[in-house]
Amino acid sequence: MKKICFTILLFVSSVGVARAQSADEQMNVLFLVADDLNSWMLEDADRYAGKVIAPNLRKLAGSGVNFTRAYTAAPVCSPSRTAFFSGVAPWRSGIYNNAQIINKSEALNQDAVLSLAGLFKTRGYDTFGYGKITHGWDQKEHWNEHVGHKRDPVPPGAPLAKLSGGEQDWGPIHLAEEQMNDTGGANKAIAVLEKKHDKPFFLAYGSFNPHMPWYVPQKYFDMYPLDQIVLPELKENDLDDLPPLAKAVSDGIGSFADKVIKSGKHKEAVQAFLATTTYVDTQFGRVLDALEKSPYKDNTIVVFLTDHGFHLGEKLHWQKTTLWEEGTRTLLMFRAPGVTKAGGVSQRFVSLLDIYPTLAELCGLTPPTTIDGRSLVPLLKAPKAPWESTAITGLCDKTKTDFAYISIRHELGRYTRYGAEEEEFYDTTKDPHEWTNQIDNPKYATTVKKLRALVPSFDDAAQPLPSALVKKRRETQKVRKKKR
Ligand SMILES: [Ca+2]
Repeated sequence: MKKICFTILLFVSSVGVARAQSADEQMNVLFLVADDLNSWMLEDADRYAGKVIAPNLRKLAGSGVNFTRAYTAAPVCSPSRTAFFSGVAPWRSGIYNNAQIINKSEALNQDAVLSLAGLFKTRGYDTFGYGKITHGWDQKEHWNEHVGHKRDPVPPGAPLAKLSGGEQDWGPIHLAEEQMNDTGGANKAIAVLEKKHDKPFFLAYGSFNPHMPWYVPQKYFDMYPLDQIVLPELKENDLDDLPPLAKAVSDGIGSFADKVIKSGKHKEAVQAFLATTTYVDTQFGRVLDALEKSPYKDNTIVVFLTDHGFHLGEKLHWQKTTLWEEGTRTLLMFRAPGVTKAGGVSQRFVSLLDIYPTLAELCGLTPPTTIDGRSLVPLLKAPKAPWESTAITGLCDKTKTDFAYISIRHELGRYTRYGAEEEEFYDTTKDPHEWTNQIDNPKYATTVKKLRALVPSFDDAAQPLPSALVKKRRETQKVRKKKR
């Protein structure tokens, strides 16, 4: 028996090597990532019941397998991207939030760790990256060409929404669409698809939008008349049943969400987010159209993801960096010629950490042993296949505690532990908005026990690394307190 297994293994690995050497047979990869795009376009009324115009991404979703229960490993840019691009989970790297000192991570500093681009580059691919792909962690030597993102200039007269300065603003941009940086990034990706390639390629394009501020051409705002805007469902006193660390995650009363809602501009904000979503959909659509028209249409795997979710008032919160459904749920869709069938929908709970092993398996490449996550190839072939349906998300707030926050998303619900002992449990089968914290309800004791056991133990999990922002935040808090 052993001998047979060995022979099969040898056969499989030699096929992998042979494929890697032949550009004709080897699949290309088109890796598409959006920033701060939430799951509203999934047409799940529990998340958002209004209209979202995203024909290009919907077309892509329909052409392969759409994962409707995909979750980020961390609900904010840098740790999420570090996790999916290195394959190393936050609870092993210690990177749970922005501005952590990544070069102090022992898990990421191992020689064996290889970025996703590096996996392809070292196996004979040409690698191209345009726009926002990684944030804080990359291995720059593994790109043939890499042009990072740039923010568009702020429109004259900003802040246009007159609520806040800086990022928390929206309104029509003064630039033509062709002059915008995400349009330019898409142009670069299109140029790669229009070239002849001797080697297989890994091509990544990442949009900065719909990250705030939401400045896009007026025509996108016009697609969403204000009187037709539907607001997300909110519950008054939603935060009353939260433990203190969870309340602090929301910021609650006094946060930007509160400001938007009280100013009467909630619809305007939702309109701006949707307008920017449609602008982004247009850019991804241009890249996907270029692929359709290219000779690589039938030998290119496409994956589209968002780095994490986004709140627009739910749980009295704005933006990201939370462990609730709005902050953690993402979009994830794959089209793999010869593997996926059009119209596939998988409701299994999966993680963005699963992208790395999935792409490796689809291309016949052996990933490094340092990666976490599970290959989704069985679900790409059979989207309803049985699956251990668990997704884990980690976060930290070093100003509050040195312990990580870990959230377990499972078919049975969501369990979150903040720091050492504060907990939440939501029965999402009955409470999809996570309005009622059932942690103390004896009815759920067995479920809670089961989900609690899935949290990586304090002995095994990497605790959050130092954060460069903490000192600054502490100083700001002191100033605020004095002012009060
Ligand atoms: Ca609540």
